[in-house]
Amino acid sequence: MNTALEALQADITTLDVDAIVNAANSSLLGGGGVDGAIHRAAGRELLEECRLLNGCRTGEAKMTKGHKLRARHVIHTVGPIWNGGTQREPGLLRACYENSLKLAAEHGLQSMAFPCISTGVYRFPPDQAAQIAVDTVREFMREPSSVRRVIFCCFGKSDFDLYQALLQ
Ligand code: AR6
Repeated sequence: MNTALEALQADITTLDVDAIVNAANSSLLGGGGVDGAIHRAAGRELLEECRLLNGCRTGEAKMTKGHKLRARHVIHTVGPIWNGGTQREPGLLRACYENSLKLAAEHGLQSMAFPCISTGVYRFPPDQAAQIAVDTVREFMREPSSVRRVIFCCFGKSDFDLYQALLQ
């Protein structure tokens, strides 16, 4: 049996979970980084479904099907762009995790995987982001919901090490 919270170093598009979370931008129409990888792996149908969503505000989350991915759903959330930490970035990042978890629970999903939201092009400091991610997920998991397994899917070794240390 897998532990409830785990860190994994992997390409999130390969994971067999109920939902993978996408670190999208507010257009929800694709981009680089993990967003680009998810759209490439899911196929054109994902973009077509995203066009119907009318974008997404920073800190909020919207769900689509997984299309060609192994994951059944994609939860698209928009992380804050780091601007020195004075523009409510920590609270907005926390909201990304909270709203993604709530959406998964509303749909009865059991397993989900998060990338390191905002820590790429959006430049959120990885150590602070990891702390927010782990704290927010831990708090959510204290209350009963359908969500049983959450994977922090790290692309790089340094992120993986940060999460491993926090999850000890
Ligand atoms: N699997 C898991 N993690 C990945 C993958 C992958 N295949 N590819 C990259 N990462 P970023 P952001 C990691 O820049 O900072 C896009 O253009 C990456 O190493 O993808 O939230 C959107 O459209 C990093 O740790 O997202 C937005 O415009 C993490 O994913 C903007 O970038 C997040 O990096 C969002 O920026």
